[in-house]
Amino acid sequence: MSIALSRRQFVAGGVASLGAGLIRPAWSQSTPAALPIPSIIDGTSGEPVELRIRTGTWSFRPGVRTPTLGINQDYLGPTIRTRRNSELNLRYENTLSEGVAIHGHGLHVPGEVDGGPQLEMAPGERWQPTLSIAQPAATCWYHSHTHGKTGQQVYRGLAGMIIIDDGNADSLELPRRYGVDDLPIIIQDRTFDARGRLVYSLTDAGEDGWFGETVVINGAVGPVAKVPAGKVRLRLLNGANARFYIVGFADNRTFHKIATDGGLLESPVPVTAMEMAPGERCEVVVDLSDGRPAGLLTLFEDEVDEAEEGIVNNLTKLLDISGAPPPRPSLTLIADRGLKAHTAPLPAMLATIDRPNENEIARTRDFMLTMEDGDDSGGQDAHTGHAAMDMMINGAVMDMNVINERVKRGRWERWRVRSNLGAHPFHVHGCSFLIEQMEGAAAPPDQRGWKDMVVLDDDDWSEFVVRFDHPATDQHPYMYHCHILEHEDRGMMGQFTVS
Ligand SMILES: [Cu+2]
Repeated sequence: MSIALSRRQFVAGGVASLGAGLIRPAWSQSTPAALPIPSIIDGTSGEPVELRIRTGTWSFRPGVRTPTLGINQDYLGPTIRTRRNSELNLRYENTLSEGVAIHGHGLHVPGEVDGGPQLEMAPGERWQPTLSIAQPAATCWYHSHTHGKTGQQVYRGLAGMIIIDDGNADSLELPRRYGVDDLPIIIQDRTFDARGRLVYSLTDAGEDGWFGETVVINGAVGPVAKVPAGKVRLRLLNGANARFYIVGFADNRTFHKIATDGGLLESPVPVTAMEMAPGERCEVVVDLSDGRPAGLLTLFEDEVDEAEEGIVNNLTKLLDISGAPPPRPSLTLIADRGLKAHTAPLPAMLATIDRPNENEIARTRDFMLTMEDGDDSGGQDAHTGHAAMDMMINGAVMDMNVINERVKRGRWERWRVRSNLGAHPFHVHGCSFLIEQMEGAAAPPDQRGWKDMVVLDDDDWSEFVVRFDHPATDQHPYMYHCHILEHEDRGMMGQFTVS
């Protein structure tokens, strides 16, 4: 069988492969689509937010429709806006003919309202969780977490964004006009058949998960967005099933990362390119005051030949070595001088992050993510090797009847995570954590904020410190898992309680 590709390994074919990978399929599209902006629901009013999970049909490119899933709409769901120290009442209704669990990814809420796989809604069933939001301002999301079906349901559209506001974020001079200079950007990749219908198969997925061929932004291929000629905030969500992206702009302009998964960084970090793993969010501010269009690139990291250490952080170098024509932007921001622009300088300080002292760390836990050749006698698809592989954490495949870890509430712990093969984005429910080590090195400045995702590779430990402030019972435990959804669905997941 083939070996799963470490992100640090060379791609067979090297430069040629990079060139081929960077050129997106050229849809014969005369007019690019406008960036779809999901409608926004104010969750602070006290009224329940109605969320109807339903089937739909959607045009990823004009004129071609495909069956999809969505929440209140044909594909994806509305953006839910809530606020620190408020109650968020959600009222889900599952109108599908299959079960669905919906998880609030990044929310610090008890296990009984977390939406893990134990909380599956049967067809026709409703679920009405009340969430007490006590965490800082952040960009979170909600998505299918149905046992064994997460990959398929997210792929077809069961995902949406959650924005948490707070007084600190309100007091900062940041762009905040939703859909104007504060844009939700859900990055995904999808494969279509000859008739333009979505293609997905868990059993046919490679050992690194299901990769789509075409990038879609909020469900559109190569859209454009008219924005004011000033500072624009992008709330980026890597909503792909398995793809790691390198995100930057076609003209290599510097932009500022202001927030990680769980909230604002202490201060803005200038970058020209950054990696985004599946499930990860970050907020960036890009300046369009020069009036030039800004083309957002989402390069496929698995197709990039990392010839030199650190090249991922240098988009120009990365594109230089390809020798290929420049890639098509996944999204183009067009500056419109007719719109009122946000021109204030970025605040030097954004938030305060309190780290625990070493003597507050009560214990260390180790997690080993493994992909190993399993028993091949199951008659699985031999050409992928995927279905024949066992995907485990600490030697165990996910079992709904087993609690893998028991954690004490309100106590700091250090979690160390490693893999035997390939890169994995590790996600933990019910918390935000602080990364100390990432792939064997100290966390880089743009990762020194609150996180609920950490990337680990097969050569070094990634480590973070974490504290859980809410309970999770045996009946409604939290999950930790790989956020490559095909790995999760194949069992790279565990359950833990907090008491
Ligand atoms: Cu994985």
